[in-house]
Amino acid sequence: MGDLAEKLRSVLGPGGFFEEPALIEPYLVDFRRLYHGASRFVARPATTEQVAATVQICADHRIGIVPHGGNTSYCGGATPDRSGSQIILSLQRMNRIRACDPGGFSVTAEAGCTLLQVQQAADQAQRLFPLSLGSEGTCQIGGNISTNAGGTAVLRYGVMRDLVLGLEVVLPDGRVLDQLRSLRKDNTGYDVKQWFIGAEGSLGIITAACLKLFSRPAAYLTAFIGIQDLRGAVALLSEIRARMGDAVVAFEVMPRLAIELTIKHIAGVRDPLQAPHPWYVLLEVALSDEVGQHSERFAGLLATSLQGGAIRDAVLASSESQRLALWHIRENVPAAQSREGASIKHDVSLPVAAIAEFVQVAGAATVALAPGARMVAYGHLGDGNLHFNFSQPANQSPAEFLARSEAVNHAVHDLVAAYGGSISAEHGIGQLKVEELQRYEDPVAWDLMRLLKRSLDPHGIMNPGKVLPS
Ligand code: 2HG
Ligand code: ZN
Repeated sequence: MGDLAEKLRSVLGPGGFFEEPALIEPYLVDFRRLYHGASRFVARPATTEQVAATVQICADHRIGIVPHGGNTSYCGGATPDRSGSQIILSLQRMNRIRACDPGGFSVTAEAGCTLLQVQQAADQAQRLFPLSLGSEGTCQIGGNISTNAGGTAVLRYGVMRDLVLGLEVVLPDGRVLDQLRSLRKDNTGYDVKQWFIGAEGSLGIITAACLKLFSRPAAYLTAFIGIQDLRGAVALLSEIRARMGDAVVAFEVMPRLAIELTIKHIAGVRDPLQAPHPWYVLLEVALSDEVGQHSERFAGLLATSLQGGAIRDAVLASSESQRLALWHIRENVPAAQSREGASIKHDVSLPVAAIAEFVQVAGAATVALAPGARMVAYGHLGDGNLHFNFSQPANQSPAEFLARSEAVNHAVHDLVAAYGGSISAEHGIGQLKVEELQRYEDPVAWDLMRLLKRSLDPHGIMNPGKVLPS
């Protein structure tokens, strides 16, 4: 280890290498505090060459490397194991926007840029980078790509994978894959950059990316809608999409309890509608020209749904600050849920048509296994992605409730599989769901994943134990 430290120190220079325990500590715990790892070194390279040299040294020493971005993983994807034998490689000093090309609708950013930084660079060039997440001020673009992040605008713009034009990646042997191109079309054999998107750093370290930009919407129409049940929400989704097409950016759903928890725990949140409703939809449409007749059409559509009984009530944001207040409720559901106590969480996706029945059946199965569990199932209904979460009952200790996690997770994931869904829609696998992946993944796909891992990373040094068992 002494020899290793010396080599890393000389390659990384001052500020590029931490070995003091107090400086390392923040890198050892994930933000949900599910994992507490150990490590003796944090490498903080400032250039792609330094990343490559660090990886080369670790490869020579057969040392595991844990890439670390904004530390917002829901699955412990950036936390080392407890052995102390892995090093952390933080991308935070690689935070430059290398180029912005508004004419070509692309931006090239280093992996350690925060998502917000990329959004702002696009905005300054009168363009939009559409990926949008609650943690956008903290999460880093390299992590977003490595986890194929989703968020609240997938319905219109797609997931991160759809937004990547080119990548620069340091491979497990220290070579650099240079595909940092902005081409929209390129059919020269296998699309190798795709291997690294969603691989959670298990196949290489993404150091920079060329990303797609879009035109900025001229205006948004945003409504908070009270609704009777999820069947009604699914019907409304289909109706709105049929009428407004690609203009529909977000279709988020949440139950009454989510509203109550945000009112209880988050400062400044008020009930969005006068009377309570069993479920709510946050609907947003982006317009490419001024509001004009669109607003009337949108309001007319909601009025017809109200008359026909498809929705119970709705409020339309009449200013940007009202729009942000409506989003504030939705974005704070995770924080409100965590302040309410322990939660058992599932990040699932299902065919949209199966969601209402799934929630009924899986909700009943959960309450049978964890009596008193309170369902806070919310999220991106437009993408078929629900955060199928449960908060602990008030009269139980967090430990008593969490003791039911494993049984609940299996029951819920068995049902997800039976309904043709996915056990990880947008948060990835990390170390949290490695066994679950093996259990539910198609065996042929599982074999192909292991084959790819072994071929690219024969010594198993890239983010060991994440996605696949080490
Ligand atoms: C969201 O959509 C995030 O708010 C967090 O993906 C989900 O905390 C969660 O379960
Ligand atoms: Zn989400």
